[in-house]
Amino acid sequence: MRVIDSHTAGEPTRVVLDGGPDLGSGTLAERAARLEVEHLDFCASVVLEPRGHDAIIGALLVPPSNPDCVAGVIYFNNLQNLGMCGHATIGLGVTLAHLGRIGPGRHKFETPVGVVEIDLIDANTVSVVNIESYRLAKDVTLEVEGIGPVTGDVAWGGNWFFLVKNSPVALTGANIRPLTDLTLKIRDALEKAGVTGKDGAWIDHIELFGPAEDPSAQSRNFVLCPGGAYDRSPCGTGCSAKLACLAADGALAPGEDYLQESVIGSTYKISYQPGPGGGVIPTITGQAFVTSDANLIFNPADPYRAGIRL
Ligand code: PYC
Repeated sequence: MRVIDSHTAGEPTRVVLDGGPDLGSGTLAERAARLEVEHLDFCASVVLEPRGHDAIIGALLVPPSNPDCVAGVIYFNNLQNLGMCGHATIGLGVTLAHLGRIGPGRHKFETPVGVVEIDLIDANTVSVVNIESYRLAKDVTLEVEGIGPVTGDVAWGGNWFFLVKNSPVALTGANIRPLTDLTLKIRDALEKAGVTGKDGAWIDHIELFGPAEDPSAQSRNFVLCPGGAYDRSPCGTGCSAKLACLAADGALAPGEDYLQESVIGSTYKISYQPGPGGGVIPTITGQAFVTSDANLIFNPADPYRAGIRL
């Protein structure tokens, strides 16, 4: 199975070029559901140890059902599928350019939550125009165990997010463990309080904000991903959810640039245009770099060929 690894602003992506499971026909959302339910071993074998680690996002290329799209793509992590993934879409654009499959300019990808468009600006720089993003609830206050009340917004950016404006823990590399513990507690508190995304969807990403270290950035974030890893990048879908909140609060004008810094100090330039459904159409610009071009080997005698799942 040939894979290309890259990182976007520090966050890893593994694009699976061939050798993935047969997902049959149907919409991309139907094929993604089949991947998640029927091919857990495949996903785990690609992203988990001993071949991967908990931060890697897999990107399985599949034929698009929309003829306008260069490719269909299903993103998955160490736990489940993702609806969309901003950093992995930047990584996918750079990977396809590295392979000579796309050139500079605009290209569309079909994801389970809709069509996204990229602009390949140069070999390493990509802008992603994401699906329409929106805020579902403002100022939801939760009682978080050992912390007290925490207030945040619920928003959709291709995944569901709970966004907390002022992190009670400083957003530094030295605090990754306490930040992870805090965000896991917030996620538990959301579940206990029955706070969900639309149609009862699990809010699986938690995003904390604080002051940026880079003087040209407006904000720094820490993002907890569904499987418990933190996002090394500023999180493309998290930035989309944030843009929806900034727009709803009248805190950022359409087309105005905003620099979002991650907990490791990497940045995305982000902006939005008003969306047809009352939300926002986010644009996320960042850089990715290819780190390896490899063949994964699945030896039937290897007891951990399908990944280590504890
Ligand atoms: O960039 O959207 C993103 C993302 C989601 C989870 C990890 N990265």
